[in-house]
Amino acid sequence: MRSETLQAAKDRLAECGARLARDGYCIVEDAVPAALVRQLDEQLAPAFEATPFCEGGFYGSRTKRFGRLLARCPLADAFVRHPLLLGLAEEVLAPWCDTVQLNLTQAIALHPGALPQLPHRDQDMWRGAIGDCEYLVNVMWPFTDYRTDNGATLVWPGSHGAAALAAEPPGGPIVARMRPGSALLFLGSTLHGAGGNASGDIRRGMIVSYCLGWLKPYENQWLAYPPDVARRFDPDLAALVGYCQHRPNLGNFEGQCPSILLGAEIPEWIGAIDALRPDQQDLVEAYVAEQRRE
Ligand SMILES: O=C(O)CCC(=O)C(=O)O
Ligand SMILES: [Fe+2]
Repeated sequence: MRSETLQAAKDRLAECGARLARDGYCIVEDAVPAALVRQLDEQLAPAFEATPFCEGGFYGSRTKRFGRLLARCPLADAFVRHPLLLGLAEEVLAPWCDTVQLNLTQAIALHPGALPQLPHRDQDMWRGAIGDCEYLVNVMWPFTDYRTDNGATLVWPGSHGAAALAAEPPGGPIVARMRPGSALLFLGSTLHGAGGNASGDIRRGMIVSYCLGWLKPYENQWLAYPPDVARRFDPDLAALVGYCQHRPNLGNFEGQCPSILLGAEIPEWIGAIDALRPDQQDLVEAYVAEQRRE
């Protein structure tokens, strides 16, 4: 029974991974129970209410956004560390990093009258090479139904990877129609944008975004989750929001893994310890050994 379930999970991962690689996006139906989404939406209701509308044509003046969802609501962890979706993000990004990190969590409310958002590629927040690698993977979790009339995310199939170098996308967009419990995954290189909300109700949802572990994340994770907050997290979640080093030595605190700040006692004096990739470790060891022989 257990191994059958494991096999089913592996099959689903492979199938979604193939669709993501082919189309640049993939909708996963029934990724979590709708009741869990409802609970999260309810717990975030005061924040949706109190947050002012955004300013600027990209964020949208009929749109509300707020981040730090893991600090606001412990339930968010189940979405951020969803085995299938996190597994897919890790699989996409693994060729270019040691570990992935959380890029952002952001709740979004698209109010009636919101205009369609500028179609864009989220990878353009970093000015790296285009078409050679993937920088991030996004997961959009709808809290309400996502429909054509209320501004469901628009996604341009096949606009990812090297196609991001072309002046025009290969065709028109699809409307990511979804119900709460489903999730839309798309690559950082995939052209997309929020649709316009011509309906009378608010489209609510949340983006959970993962990126290469050595990039500067969109949301400053250490400020969103300072040690006093991250101390309450499961160690794997704390690592995902930045309390781990990315080899070699990136994101260290006094030369050590920043997770030392989450322990009960922080040593007054901390010495630096190498945290190298295996290839660098081998090189260093051979170099040191050679000098010792001389
Ligand atoms: O709200 C949406 O459907 C998409 C939002 C988006 O792509 C963004 O803000 O970068
Ligand atoms: Fe976007």
